[in-house]
Amino acid sequence: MAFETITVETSDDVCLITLNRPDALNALNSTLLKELANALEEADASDKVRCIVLTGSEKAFAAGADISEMSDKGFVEMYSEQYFAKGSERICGISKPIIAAVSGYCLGGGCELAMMCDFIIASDTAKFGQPEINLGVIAGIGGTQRLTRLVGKSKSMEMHLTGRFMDAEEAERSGLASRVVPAKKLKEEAMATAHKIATKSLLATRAVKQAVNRAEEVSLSEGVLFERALFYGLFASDDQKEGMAAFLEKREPQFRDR
Ligand code: DAK
Repeated sequence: MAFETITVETSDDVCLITLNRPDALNALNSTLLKELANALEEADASDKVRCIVLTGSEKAFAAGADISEMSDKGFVEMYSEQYFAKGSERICGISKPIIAAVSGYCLGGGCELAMMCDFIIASDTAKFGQPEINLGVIAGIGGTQRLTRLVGKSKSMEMHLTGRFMDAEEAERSGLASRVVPAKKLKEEAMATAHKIATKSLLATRAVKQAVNRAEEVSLSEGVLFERALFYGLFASDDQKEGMAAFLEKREPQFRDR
């Protein structure tokens, strides 16, 4: 499939999607969001792909939703179109793991997009922020909710109310990024992490994603019940037999996603 606003490369079993609107610091417009959702769904359905990496440029993962696309819209248009709603729901519906590899600006809708991924690896140049307050609006695709769950109320509130940017070190310390790597090594580290995940059973990686995401939705006891049901369910798979046999036989497992 040919895309205008992203590039897609598959190397072995990892799909690398790069946001590609350099003139607008990868600002998210309707075309980009639709193309991204299409590419992610294609990767999710592919027998070849086992993990996905989403990245931007060295200067910007994405500097937010495209202000020039939004500025003239009114309430009726935004509400009737359900602006960005479908695209973000489609992105959140992907079942394979997605790593956000973030360098440079990761602001507004860009930060919200990174938080929709399963975890964030940040380069030491990354700057995260929810500066919508400076435009007279607030976050619109989950920023107030996801940032609060990740970094807590106090820091999230401060970020949303002041629009200040958080550097990579603070993002890691606060739980927004899983780790920080040198900018020059970001893609290499993210791809190596994705290739490592790709060696696991896809049944188990999908179950991890479902179970961890469930933790944000339900009480502890409900979440533990959900986890346990998935855990028991995996004992119906060949991959559980293979994984445990390989351990006992002191060899690498050969998972077949069955
Ligand atoms: N939209 C459109 N263009 C952008 C952009 C953006 N968010 N960010 C940057 N650009 C463009 C600039 O206009 C400039 O274009 P030219 O003038 O060269 O044509 C080019 O990218 C380079 O930007 P700068 O010249 O400004 O570069 P600097 O290095 O000086 O500054 C910056 C970088 C990131 C600090 C600055 O560009 C900046 O402050 N950008 C805006 C950041 C921002 O406010 N982001 C939040 C956007 S609002 C919703 C869903 C989502 C959202 C809302 C509702 N619904 C479902 C209802 C989300 C809202 C947002 O994200």
